[in-house]
Amino acid sequence: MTETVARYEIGYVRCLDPHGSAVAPLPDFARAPQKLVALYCALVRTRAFDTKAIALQRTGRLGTFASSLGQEAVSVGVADAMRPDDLLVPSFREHGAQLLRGVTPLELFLFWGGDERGNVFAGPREDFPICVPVGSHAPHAVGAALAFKLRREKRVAVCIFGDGATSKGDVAEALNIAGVWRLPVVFVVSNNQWAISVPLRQQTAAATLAQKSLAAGFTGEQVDGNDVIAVRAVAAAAIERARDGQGPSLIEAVTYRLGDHTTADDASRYRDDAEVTRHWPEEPLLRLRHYLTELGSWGKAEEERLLQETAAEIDAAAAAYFDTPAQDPATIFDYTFANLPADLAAQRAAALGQAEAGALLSGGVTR
Ligand SMILES: Cc1ncc(C[n+]2csc(CCOP(=O)(O)OP(=O)(O)O)c2C)c(N)n1
Ligand SMILES: [Mg+2]
Repeated sequence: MTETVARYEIGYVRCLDPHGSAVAPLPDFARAPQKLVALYCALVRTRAFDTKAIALQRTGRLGTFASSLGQEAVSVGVADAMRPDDLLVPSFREHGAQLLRGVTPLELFLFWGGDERGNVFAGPREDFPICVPVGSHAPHAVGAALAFKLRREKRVAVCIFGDGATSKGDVAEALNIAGVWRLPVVFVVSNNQWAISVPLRQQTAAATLAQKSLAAGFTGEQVDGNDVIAVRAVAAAAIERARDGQGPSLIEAVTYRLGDHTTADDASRYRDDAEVTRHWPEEPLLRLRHYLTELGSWGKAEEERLLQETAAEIDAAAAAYFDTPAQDPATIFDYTFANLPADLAAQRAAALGQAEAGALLSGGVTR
């Protein structure tokens, strides 16, 4: 005889459809049009930063950059659900979350220009720096959440990573121990359907990524990652459960990467243009703008003013980035080893000698 010993379901949450029509009763916070306007402004600001960063990279003034085009609602919705003293542990595509939490566009330009001083955030001092290795920050988020629990601090660590990261051992281990210890951590998978050139169907045979939480003993759900209202609602509920001692959650935000993987990639070599074109009408800014326009809370004049203001802010940050004196070339050598190995010591001396002679040491990026 076989008995069923466990049964699981994965839910999918959506508030606005791609046309901006409400398909479910909106959560309380979304009843205030000013709140939705603020979320819309955060989406537009994220895209303005993104567009400028790509332009700077294309003109040789920034290093490789990972665009968040089409995925802004994941970053913005999640960050807006956090309290200031919660902890963001981001991957490399979440500048929308960082900006909303008070990381400045200047700090982000510095980071992507190869200057580690960009990771010294004047705003959210304890938020983790951008993690470029795929998924290696998930155990770090768990460690921070363990510290919150041991110190009895009512804080939550929020770790965002991609669909590709869910195939990694460090992510699986992080989920597992977060479940065992019932830690105050929320894992967010920004499932943009691609990991560079690897499509989701080659990444996993599972029906959802949310269900990866089930084997670790906690809940997982999917949300429409292009619907900022739904993302914010689902993230807020998960964060408050974690704060309340109810343990971790996994949120799979289903979205789409409209751009190349990074500025070092050409997605047309492995992805059909038709697929990208099909996803454009679902992008997150359009959807919320439609809804706000229908409400009578947004119009052409507001849109024009917002675009002007964000462009002015981002242009000023770019100018400040150009004006920031380059870092001392010694810094690349000085903070990993207590005693510098001989080969690096020789490189350090050569680099400082070249710097003194006025040679360019910026790795090809000129501010
Ligand atoms: C440990 C590690 N392996 C490989 C890479 C190279 N790499 C950078 S991004 C990426 C794909 C990540 O895909 P996903 O997790 O879906 O995030 P996305 O880039 O789509 O946001 C890979 C393989 C890396 N940065 N770190
Ligand atoms: Mg991906």
